Amino acid sequence: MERTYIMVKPDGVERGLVGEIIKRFEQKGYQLVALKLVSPTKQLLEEHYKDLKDKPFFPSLMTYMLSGPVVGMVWRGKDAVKTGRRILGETNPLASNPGTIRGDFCIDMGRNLCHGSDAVESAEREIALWFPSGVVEWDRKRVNSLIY
Ligand code: 3AN
Repeated sequence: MERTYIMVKPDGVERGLVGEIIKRFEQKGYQLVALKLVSPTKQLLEEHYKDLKDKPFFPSLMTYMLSGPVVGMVWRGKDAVKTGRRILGETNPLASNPGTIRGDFCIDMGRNLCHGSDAVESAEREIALWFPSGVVEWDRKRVNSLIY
C-alpha cells in the first residue's frame, strides 16, 4: 500500500492547524502510521530539501523551516502521494483551490503550511529520513472488528 510523508510546517503548528490537517487526511480515509512533533536540525532539513539547495529561495526556506517545531507524519492508502498533494493544494497558495488546505488557510508561498512528498520514491526517501526507526504497521480491519 502506498505511503506518503506529510509535514505540518512551523507556521501550521504555530497557528494551531495540526488537528485540521490531520482531520482532512483521516476523513478522506487515509491511515496514520507515524506521527511526531520535532524541532528539525539544519542538517536534516538540508537533506530533506537537497533538490532545492541551489534555488534562490533556499536560505529563506531554511530560516522558515527552522523557526519552530514541525509535525511529521506518514499516511498510508491508495494513491496516497498524488491524492495527498491534492489535499494540500498547490505550492503557491494563491493558485490553490478552496477546499484544499493551502487554498483555505494561507496566502504566501514562503508560509505554505505543509509539505507532501511529490513522488513514491521521494516519499520512501523522506519516510526513512524522518522516521529512521520505522513506522507502526497496524491493521485497520482488526481495530474495526473490535468495535461493537
Ligand atoms: P512543495 O512543498 O509543494 O512540494 P517544493 O518542494 O517545490 O514545493 O518547494 C518546497 C518549499 O519551498 C515550498 N513548500 C515553499 O515553502 C518553498 N518554495 C518553493 N518554491 C518557492 C518560491 N518560488 N519562492 C519561495 N519559496 C518557495
